[in-house]
Amino acid sequence: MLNQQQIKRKSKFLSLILRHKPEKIGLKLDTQGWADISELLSKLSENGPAWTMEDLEQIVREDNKQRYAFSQDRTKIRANQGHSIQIELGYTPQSPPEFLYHGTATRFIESIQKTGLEKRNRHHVHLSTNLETASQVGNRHGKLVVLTIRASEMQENGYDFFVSDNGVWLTDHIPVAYIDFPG
Ligand code: HQG
Repeated sequence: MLNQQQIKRKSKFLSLILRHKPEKIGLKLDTQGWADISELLSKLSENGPAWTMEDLEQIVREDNKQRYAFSQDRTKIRANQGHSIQIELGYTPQSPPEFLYHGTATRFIESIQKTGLEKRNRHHVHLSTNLETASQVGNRHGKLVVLTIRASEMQENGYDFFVSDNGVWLTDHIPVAYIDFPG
């Protein structure tokens, strides 16, 4: 069993490999972002400390944001969201709640007021159903500001929303007109 610190370290590295740089260990993901587990384990182990299936099982089970999922037959693993590399997660559009939240930093506000919310390095803009998660996300960037997105209105106007297997709401771009800025 890995301790919390080991989980955190291994989970971080797994995130780098499954979301951003599989080539770092010479791995290729399929078009939907899946890595073959036996190949992943041997390539991870060749490039650093040894990894076992039990490590992956523990990370999938205990990761604090449920970032990873196994395929049904447990031969593959992928990140549920958060990629910067081009993959097709295969999520189908869903109806969002009336409001979704996006936590960001005050220093980005002026720019967001010009261009709306952009996905930047990721595939999508990430949104949450609750203020607490949005606040945690925003706090990573600096002085927190939580934006309220009028999501169902956006969807009625033809914008697609997706929800990842770990409950993160995703969309391509949020025009300023659908963002309520606090204050
Ligand atoms: C900002 C973590 C200026 C945006 C979290 C954000 C989340 C703009 C930053 C997930 C902008 C991008 C995603 C504009 C957007 N002008 N700044 N027009 N449009 N931004 O990290 O949403 O731990 O790529 O507000 O928990 O913070 O990785 O996105 O501040 O779920 O699993 O540009 O990452 O999950 O930052 O976080 P990020 P995010 P993990």
